[in-house]
Amino acid sequence: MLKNNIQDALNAQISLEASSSATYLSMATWCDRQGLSGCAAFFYAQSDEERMHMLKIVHYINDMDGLAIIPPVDKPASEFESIQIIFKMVYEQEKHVTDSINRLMTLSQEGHDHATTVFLQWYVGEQREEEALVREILDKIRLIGDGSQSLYYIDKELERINKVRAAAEAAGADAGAEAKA
Ligand code: OFO
Repeated sequence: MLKNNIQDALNAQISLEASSSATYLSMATWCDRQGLSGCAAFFYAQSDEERMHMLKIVHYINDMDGLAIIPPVDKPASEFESIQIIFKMVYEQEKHVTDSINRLMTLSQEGHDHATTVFLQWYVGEQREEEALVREILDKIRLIGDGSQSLYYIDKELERINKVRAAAEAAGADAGAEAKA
């Protein structure tokens, strides 16, 4: 059974993940319109991931016999100044999510809610990876610079990152299937 304050905080996190999913979907469609197919693919996948993060919390609350609340989602921005600015926004968004997960973790530890603490550990690792990835992308964008071909090279870089992530996920899925066999 979840304590009320923990359940409320988990429901707030559901809302944050849903909002991240919608924001990344909007960024994906903007990239599509600009012909940035590598960036668009990155954000479509990212939007799916955020929905999965949301769903994990919904299932967790249900497993704990609590009440998961599916939130309304604010309309995300549909226009953006540039792909460079989009990735800066993403970094700020991910840091905000990390802060929220850290606060939730503190709440569960202070409430001696060991099940929730263990559940949240996955999110702590996920946020560390996501922040590191976005920092890597921002570093590459800085190195590519503002030359006339910069959008082309940024998009190529995102295509490369998409392939690496897809291969890592496939390897993880194989490892999972082996572990089950
Ligand atoms: Fe939900 O992982 Fe980042 O935001």
